[in-house]
Amino acid sequence: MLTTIYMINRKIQTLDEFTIQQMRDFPHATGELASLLRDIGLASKRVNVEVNKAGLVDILGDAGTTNVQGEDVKKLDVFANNQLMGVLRHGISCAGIGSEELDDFIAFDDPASNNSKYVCLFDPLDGSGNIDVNVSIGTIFSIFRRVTPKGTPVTKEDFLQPGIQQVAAGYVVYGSSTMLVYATRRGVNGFTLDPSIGEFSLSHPNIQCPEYGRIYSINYGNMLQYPKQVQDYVDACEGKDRLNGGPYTQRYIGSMVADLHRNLIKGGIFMYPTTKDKPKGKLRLLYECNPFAFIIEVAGGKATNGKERILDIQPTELHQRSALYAGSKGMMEELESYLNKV
Ligand code: AHM
Ligand code: MG
Repeated sequence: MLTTIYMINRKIQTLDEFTIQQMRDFPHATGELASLLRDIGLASKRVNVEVNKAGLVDILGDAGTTNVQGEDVKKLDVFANNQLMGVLRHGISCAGIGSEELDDFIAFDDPASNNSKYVCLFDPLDGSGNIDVNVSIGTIFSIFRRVTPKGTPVTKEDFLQPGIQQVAAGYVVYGSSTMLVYATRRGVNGFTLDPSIGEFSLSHPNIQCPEYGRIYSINYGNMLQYPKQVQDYVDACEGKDRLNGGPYTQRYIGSMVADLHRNLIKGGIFMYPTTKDKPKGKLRLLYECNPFAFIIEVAGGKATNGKERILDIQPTELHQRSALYAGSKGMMEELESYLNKV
């Protein structure tokens, strides 16, 4: 019947509906986490609109210049940072933020924010080197319960918590479709943005990372700089030693959100080892490694820095770097058998 064509499919559950539903299972929940996730969803929808227009920058004006409407054209990563900062500052659920784009954390320090129980850390636009060439990029976020008392401004201590203390973590991938995926201890769920109604709708409930996959993701160009054990493992992935019936298949986008999203769904392993140039690794523990380690572990996978579990690392600096190995449990165990060789 014609009328049904115009009806919104009520079998679909929006991000807000889902988070509120989850909250109802906890009689003492205040709704702050649901509201924080809604704020992040809102900011990412705004970022999505701008990301989709990235190819028009040359027509509308280069980043850092003035466009034809006389408006300042901001670099997209700065834009994304400002959007997240703006919604979280004006929301009521976040006491302060840390961002890959900011030198230091920000305590919002107003009466409503000081009474919030969460802090949020994010990489506003990860894989920014891929923006100009129309390749998937993403936003990554990590949420902790503050350790300092409510009613006071947050301090660095609230941000320097080991990843195991995360209450939730997630990412948005701006790809062939835009998806928000987030994890709490209860599970990992994925929501696809339906542009016709501007809502994230539950499309990937209860994501589990397959125990084995065939994909390995690593920047092959740095191969000679990696530890010998990693080189040997990659040789085995190539089929020289036939791991688990190899050869595996190599996929590396250079946007960890896209690489890890694919591996989470299909099964696989993502590696960013230490190199001779970057002896501490390239990726940031707080903005990149921790949130993905949490998501991957909740989905049944594993994440380490090659020596210890990412989620157990006690951070000492906001912008601390780390090596990262993350993915399917079985593949991670194969890798560890190489890393443990001296
Ligand atoms: P960014 O935060 O400056 O965008 O850097 C992080 C990105 C990751 O998304 C990606 O996995 C990695 O850097 C790619 O680095 P490389 O080009 O060295 O392989
Ligand atoms: Mg990044």
